[in-house]
Amino acid sequence: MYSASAAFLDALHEAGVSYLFANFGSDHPALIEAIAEARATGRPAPTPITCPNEMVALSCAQGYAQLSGRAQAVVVHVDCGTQALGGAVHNAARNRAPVLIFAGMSPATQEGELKGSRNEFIHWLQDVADQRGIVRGYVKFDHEIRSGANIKQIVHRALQLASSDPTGPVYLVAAREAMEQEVARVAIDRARWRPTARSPLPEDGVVEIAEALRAARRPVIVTSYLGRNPAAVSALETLCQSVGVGVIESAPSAMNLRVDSDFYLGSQWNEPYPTPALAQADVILVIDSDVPWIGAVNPAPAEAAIYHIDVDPLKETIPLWYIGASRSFRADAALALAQLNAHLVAHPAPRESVAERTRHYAGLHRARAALLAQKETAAGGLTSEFLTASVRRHIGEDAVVLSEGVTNYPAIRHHSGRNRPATYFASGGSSLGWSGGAAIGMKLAEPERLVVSLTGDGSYLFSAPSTVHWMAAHYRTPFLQVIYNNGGWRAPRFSALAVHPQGYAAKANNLDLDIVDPAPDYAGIAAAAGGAYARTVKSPKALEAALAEGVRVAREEKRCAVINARISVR
Ligand SMILES: Cc1ncc(C[n+]2csc(CCOP(=O)(O)OP(=O)(O)O)c2C)c(N)n1
Ligand SMILES: [Mg+2]
Repeated sequence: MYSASAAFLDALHEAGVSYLFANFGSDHPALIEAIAEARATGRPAPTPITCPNEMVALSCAQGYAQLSGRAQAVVVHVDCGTQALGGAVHNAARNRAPVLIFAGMSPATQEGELKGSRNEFIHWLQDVADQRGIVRGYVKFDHEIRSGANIKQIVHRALQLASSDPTGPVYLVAAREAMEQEVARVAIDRARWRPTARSPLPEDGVVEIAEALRAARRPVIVTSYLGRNPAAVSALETLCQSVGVGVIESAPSAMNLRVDSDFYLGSQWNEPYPTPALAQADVILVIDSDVPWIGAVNPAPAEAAIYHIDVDPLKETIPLWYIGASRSFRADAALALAQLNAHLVAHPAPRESVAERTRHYAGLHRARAALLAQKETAAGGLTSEFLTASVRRHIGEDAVVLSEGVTNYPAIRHHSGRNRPATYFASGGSSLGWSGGAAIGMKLAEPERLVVSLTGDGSYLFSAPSTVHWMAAHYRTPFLQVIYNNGGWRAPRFSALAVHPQGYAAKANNLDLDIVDPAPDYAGIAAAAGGAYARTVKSPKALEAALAEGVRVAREEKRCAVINARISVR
């Protein structure tokens, strides 16, 4: 007997899916049976990873894809489990994370007509009008597997869609009877299901952008995540050197350029004032960014020429979106940068102007570095700047940093360093709670790397830390986690005061945003759930000792370390 579920596992395995981040239910008897059969008979299949919370499951798959580029599978329970994926669906969509999500459906028969027919009361309760509608606004493709006969083709098509630009999550469902069906074996030629080829710039676009950069007085590049493809990082630096162009990261979710590069000008976030290098730019090249600037407070100069490169330059899933680009190109960043570099080798920019621009940007770079160094001293106590700089000193250049610092996103990006590709990630979305599951996914993708999750205290609670730390212990995916504990939710306070600077909220003592009385024992949660090394620290000195031990524990004892850092709030 070869079931549709066995074929489903075979298709995932053929496609290179290593893990099923799974939260099983009554919709999955065929799948559970097929996994047990594969195990008993030694047939290769993806390894199930039990995720006691669905948002953690999808965050794991997202983290895995962020570090490796490879789609994994998430298995959830009917409409209920789909809803419990929660905001992780938003994060995966915004981050363009390739993931295959599979949910069962309530059985399609109720009189025992077919194997898998209804036999539990919940099967009536879970029969809903539009299960796929729960996630339709967020996935690239949603489809019901109606027959087991071509289930392998459907899985390969779904993964091809997920892995083709713009990449993203896909959602498949199937009723129990379809997954139980006995099917013939279908041979698949993997080479015929590859992602679509990446798009280059058109030749006239290469010439126009290169000429504009060469002729500019103050050209800048704005990016958020071109470094999701490590090949683009070195290509960007080559372009910077051959033209003399500064790079601004805008709300970055990837490492895009060495922070030690002369052309690295730092990152901008929600600051309510202009970024000087952006304000002075006459040519701006936006590559891979969803929010390159915030027009009301930090606009691109009206007279600047704006060029735009993105695999989705129209941002087709963001209803209100425009940046006034004079030309937009639907192209892959690494390919486009390589084309620009090749053009500039053949038609080099005048040496004098490259030297002048390089001096200018190197000067800005050095001034910024000096300012950051001043903020990192212990004189101010346990500030987020000091905390991040200490983390940087302890973890080394190769460690993968995940940031979910919220009001401390800027401090974390400014002070965490990062000079190698794929050493910094954020969720790319705004649904908090990504960094725990994502750390596990990254650790599974690259078990030898030190993974470091830096999270707000509120975001830590959103991440379902008891699930995360049980999983990290059980599956031996140890990571270091540092909680930027500022006593609750600072961001909503900032948001309110930015709109109502002189209002009642500005004068109130209590805005219902504090998580205190009692202050949760954040690190203790991880210790209780997964035996993590747990410390709460309140001073720079205590922090240093805890970080040294935390890194050692994560590296040598293969155990998570969670440091709850009570940072000083200004
Ligand atoms: C799932 C989800 N719920 C609510 C919000 C709204 N929100 C944005 S920031 C924030 C507080 C985050 O707290 P914390 O992680 O401690 O960061 P802080 O603001 O203190 O820097 C909340 C509730 C959100 N972004 N995502
Ligand atoms: Mg907080």
